[in-house]
Order: sequence, then structure tokens, then C-alpha cells
Amino acid sequence: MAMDLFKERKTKIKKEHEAFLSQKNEKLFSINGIFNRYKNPVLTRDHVPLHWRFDLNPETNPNFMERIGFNATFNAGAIKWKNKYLVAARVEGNDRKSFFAIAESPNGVDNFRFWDRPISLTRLDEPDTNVYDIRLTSHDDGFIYGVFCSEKKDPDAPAGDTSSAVAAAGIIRTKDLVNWERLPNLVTPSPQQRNVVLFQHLVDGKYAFYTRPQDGFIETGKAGGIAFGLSHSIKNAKIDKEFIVDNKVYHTVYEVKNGLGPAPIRTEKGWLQLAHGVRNTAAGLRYTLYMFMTDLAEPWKVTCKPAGHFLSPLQAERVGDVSNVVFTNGWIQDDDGTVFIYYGSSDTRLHVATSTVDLLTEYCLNTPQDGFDSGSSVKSINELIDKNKPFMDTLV
Ligand code: M1P
Repeated sequence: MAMDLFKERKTKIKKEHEAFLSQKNEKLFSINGIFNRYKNPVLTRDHVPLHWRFDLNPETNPNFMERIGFNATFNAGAIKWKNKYLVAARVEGNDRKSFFAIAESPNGVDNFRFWDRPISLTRLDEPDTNVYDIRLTSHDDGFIYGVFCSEKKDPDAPAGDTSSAVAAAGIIRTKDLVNWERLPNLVTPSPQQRNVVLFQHLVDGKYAFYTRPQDGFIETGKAGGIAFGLSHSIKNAKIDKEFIVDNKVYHTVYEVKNGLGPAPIRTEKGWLQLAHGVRNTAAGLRYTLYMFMTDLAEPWKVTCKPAGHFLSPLQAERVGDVSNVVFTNGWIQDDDGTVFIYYGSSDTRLHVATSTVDLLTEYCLNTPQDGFDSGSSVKSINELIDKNKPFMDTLV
């Protein structure tokens, strides 16, 4: 009887899992013409392999019960590797701990399958209680780096405070995406760090990082903004001075905090930068994505910045464990100029949107900048209306 149940459940679950993993995705029409969303998320907790979840031995699991449950798969670093599209996702178990696992797709938009095992990080002196949001950078020095948030309990938290935490930037590197070397965490002048991204080239012979200084774990406090700093070494990375590239600003989509997404994409007109911005609402924080460009020779100098968000949570994306959030830490530039933008929604699942280097550049260069008040927004609209006057009959 037990054997029948084991077999019956295993056969059904296996079949449905395979059908789910092989599902084709569908590119949706884009009204804004800047990027295309896709019908299905590319990675969900249902993508987690069965052999991470079930004990496959009928003797020790006669009821074919799930032994380890998974809660979410989201915010992923991304890289093209041996002609496959890889994401290093933040996978979160039912135990709330997250870790990194690589999933691979033949086309970047569907059929993502996790590799055999998640990434095992070497422990430093003190274990990371939680790790998340890895940014992958193919560096000129020949290594692929992963820079991620390493979180542990705040040792100075008052007795009874079991929530306060400290965030630091962890660093790993690899040449094959299987064997990873752990390096000491990045040291910066800021008491906490999250959303740190390694730039792909040396600057003045030094390793260059985009950082996000913050005074507290959730609140950036007096600090905040996307910053930039240099380190002589990567093996003991230390930034003595970080300066702001793109600050948080009152009454914008990045008024509370912001953070760089993936390492930038080089174009003839400058570096394309993708970031997340956080604003306050009566319903809590709202996370959206925004873009800007920086100077080719001085990648810490903003050269243009469209007003407002580039991509915001829509429809089903709006709801999840942390609702009203989109977050990005990975994109892939293909040889033909296609850009695959991977973004997590509401700390629950991972999506892709596709665009091109040319379209993203055009978006950055031609979208009006923020004037920081309603009058300036109306002025931008009126300028477009005036420009359109000779063409109005084409809309009739
Ligand atoms: O919960 C929303 C996001 O919160 C953090 O981002 P930030 O540091 O900007 O507040 C991160 O924990 C991120 O993973 C998460 O999606």
C-alpha cells in the first residue's frame, strides 16, 4: 500500500514538474517600445529540483513527502556562459535562509533548470547568517566575481532585539562557476554595506566598486546613495574613500534609498546603468528600477538620467512576500545587442524583460530629466506637445 502511494505521488509530481520546466514563455507586446515583458516568470520556487526537496528512497520516505521546502527564487546575478544563459538566483528556503544557485536556460527566457547543487560558500571566521543579491562581474583579471550581501545579527543589538542585523559585502570568485574561492569581505568607511557591484575594469590600476553606504540595516540614515570607491587589492579589498555617484533625493523614486543593479554595459555613448530606487508610500516602501548613464572614461560621473522609474511592479508582480517591489542585480548583453534584464518581483520570483543596447541608450538620452517639481514635469509634457503639433493629424 505504502509503495503504491510512493509510486503514485512520485510519478505525478515528476511528470508535472517536467511539464512545468519545459513550458515555453511568451514575449508580450510593449507599448513603451523600450523593453518587452514576458508572460511567465523565468524562475519560481516550483523550479527547485525535486532531489533538493524529496527523499527519493521509498524505505525512508514511504509517503513521498517533501522533506525540505522552498519559499522563493528571486534577485539573480546573470551571465552568458558557454552559449547558455545563467542566473545565480537568490533561493530562499522555508527556513528563511537564502543562498545562491545557478539555473541555466538555452535562450534566456524559459526552460531554466537548476544545476545539480546550490553554491557552497566557504565560511569566514564568523558564519554568514544569510546571503543574498549576488552581482556577477566578468573582470579583466580573468576571474568571474560574485559580490553579495552577507548578513549577520548585530552584535550591539540590545537584549531582546532579535531583528537588528549588520550587512557587509561578501566576495567570491571563480573561473568555472563551479569552484568558488571566498575572499575576505569588502571593508569600507561605512558601518554597513549592501548592493555592492564590482566594475569590470581596473581604474587607475585599482579594483573599482559601486557601493551603497548605509548607517543601519534597513535605513540608510545619513548615508545612502550609490557611491564609488577604489581598492588596491581584491584579496583584501578595502575602500578608504567612497564618494556619491547618484544620491537619494526628496520626492523621487529614489527618495529613501537606491542601489546599483548589475555591472554596467558599455556603449559608444557611455555606460548604461540600471539601479533600484525606493520611495515611501502610505502602504510602505515601493521599489522600482531606474536607469542612468555614466561617462566612458569616468564611470562615476552621471551624464544623463531619465526622470522616474524605468520598470515598476505591475499586476501579479505587485504581490509577494515583500509586496510592491521590483529589484534587479543581473542582466546579459548578447552578441546581437539584445539585453536580458532579470528582475525579482516582490521578493518572490524572477522575471525577464528584453531590450537592446540601442533602445536602452535611446531611452536614457531622450527621456526628459527630472525637474524635481510638478511645474517642471508639466513643462516637459508641453514641450512634447509643441513638438507634436505638426503631426497631430497623424493621430486622427
Ligand atoms: O525587500 C526588498 C529588497 O530589500 C533590500 O534592498 P535594499 O538594500 O535596497 O533595501 C534587499 O534585501 C533586496 O534583496 C530586497 O529585494
